[in-house]
Amino acid sequence: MDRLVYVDGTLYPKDEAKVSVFDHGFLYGDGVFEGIRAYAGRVFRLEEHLRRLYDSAKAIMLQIPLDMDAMRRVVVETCARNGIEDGYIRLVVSRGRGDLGLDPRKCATATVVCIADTIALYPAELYTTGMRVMTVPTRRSGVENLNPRIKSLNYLNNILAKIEANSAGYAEVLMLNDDGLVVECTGDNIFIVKGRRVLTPPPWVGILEGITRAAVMQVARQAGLDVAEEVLTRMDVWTADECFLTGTAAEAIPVVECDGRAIGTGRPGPVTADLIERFRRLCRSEGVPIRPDR
Ligand code: PXG
Repeated sequence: MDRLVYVDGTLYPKDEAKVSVFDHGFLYGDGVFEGIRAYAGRVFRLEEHLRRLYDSAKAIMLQIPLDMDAMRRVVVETCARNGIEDGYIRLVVSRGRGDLGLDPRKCATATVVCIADTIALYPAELYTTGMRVMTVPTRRSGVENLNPRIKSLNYLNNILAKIEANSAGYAEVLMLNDDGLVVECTGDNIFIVKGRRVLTPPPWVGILEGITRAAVMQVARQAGLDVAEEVLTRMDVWTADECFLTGTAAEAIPVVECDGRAIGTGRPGPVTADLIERFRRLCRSEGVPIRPDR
């Protein structure tokens, strides 16, 4: 089935869905986006994704031409028209078309794009064998520069780290902030497990506040674990009992090695396995229905 892509109020066949080369999203990376998942015919945590999109837009003083109710209908309708059951949604709001010159006032109206597609999952064995990660030289941008809480179209900071990952042969890498504190990976948040404690860095060190992160914190609390946001150094990761990453694309995935040090037993731990299972159940038990009969 040829995909239909929403662009500014119209659904176009995939190959006809286009944005101007004068769009400041293209010229300057000026815009915001969300990556959202649908499971079993329902959009997971859509309200949280919309909230984050509008907060990111507010931070860059981008006026979204639709209100949140209209945007919710755009997402659901784009999924419905594409027959999505399990899929991936990319919602993009760029500054829109304007003259050359980076002043955002050159753009009269923001461009809104919604793509609903299927997603290629990571190889299943990574979830049972676990991933290796390393820390990279590229530091995550500080909160006073480009605050990582803004999910912007400017992903070069993460892409530079991804290039270092590719050169070193890693699927994902760990980024530190300018103070050398652990923040997050290129497209995932990080957690460590120490005894019954489940720890993840706080937003102020410079992370994207992941929707998956929040969901995993919720299921971890339900499991009776002691969940906290704490400042972490590499030493904490090296000496953790267990470690895992969370993100819309990766869901929750075990990490078994960091910077050449085996984490815990060097195999995915029992707390991680339980949390992955609980998270998967949660994804299939809630969400905004794509079709009204669901
Ligand atoms: N940190 C960063 C820097 C991210 O980009 C996350 C954490 C996890 O956040 P969520 O809300 O997804 O739990 C992200 C999310 C992609 C892709 O295409 C990347 C993300 C999400 C979806 C797709 O690589 N990053």
